[in-house]
Amino acid sequence: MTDTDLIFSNKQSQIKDFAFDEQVVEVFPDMISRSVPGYNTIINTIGNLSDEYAQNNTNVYDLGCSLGAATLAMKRSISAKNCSILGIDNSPAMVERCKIHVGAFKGESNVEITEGNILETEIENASIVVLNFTLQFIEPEHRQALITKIYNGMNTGGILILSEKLAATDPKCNELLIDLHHGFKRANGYSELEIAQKRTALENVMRPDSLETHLERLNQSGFNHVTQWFQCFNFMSLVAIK
Ligand code: GEK
Repeated sequence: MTDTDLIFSNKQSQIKDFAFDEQVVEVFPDMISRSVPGYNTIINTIGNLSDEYAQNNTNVYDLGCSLGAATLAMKRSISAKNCSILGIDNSPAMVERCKIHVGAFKGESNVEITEGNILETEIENASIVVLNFTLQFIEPEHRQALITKIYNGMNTGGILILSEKLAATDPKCNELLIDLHHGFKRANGYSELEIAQKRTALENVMRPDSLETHLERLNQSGFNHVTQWFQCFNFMSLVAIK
């Protein structure tokens, strides 16, 4: 059991920008599963895809690994030989806790969790790259270069799994999806105050793109085989095959 997320439950006089600090780490599994529709489905599917696509003697990257949910799903699923799973996150608090989590489970692959900026991480000999709700936290001007670096570091037949919150281009549809998402959060026990304060805290930190922007960016980087396999409200996941 993890702690319940009560971070935004009391009225705050000044709302600071959201940060992946110790307070967030303590409640992260509860926070993400009550906030992201389909999170468990996505993690399980990353596990299933990883067994299908991991190639012998390659690297598997989990970029922005947080507490290692996707890393662990892949560690449990991959049966290919001699794979290294590399989890990278720039939050020291996340990395410290992630190492403990991941070390507690057995698997075929070697796992290394490292503190670092994914914009500076070298990607090489990759059969799988996971960006599970991480790209939205990267400065928009660096996103194209990051996706291109990933494409260049991937082997033919490898996959990128990209999950993101979406901003719909049509304002009315965007509003509708936001309402549905807030309904999901309410149903999971978040109050109006919590929803509003978290939204403000994320405003400058998380900047979602539209589906069209994602598809165009992937295409520009060289990915010719892209499919959206999941969407619930304004949360989606894509697979791009090299
Ligand atoms: C999961 N993938 O549970 N370099 C490295 N890490 C970064 C950077 C960066 N430049 N920017 C942000 N992060 C996880 C969930 S959470 C999504 C990912 C969420 C990290 C940040 O520290 C955080 O741990 C993660 O990206 C985003 O499947 O909380 O909505």
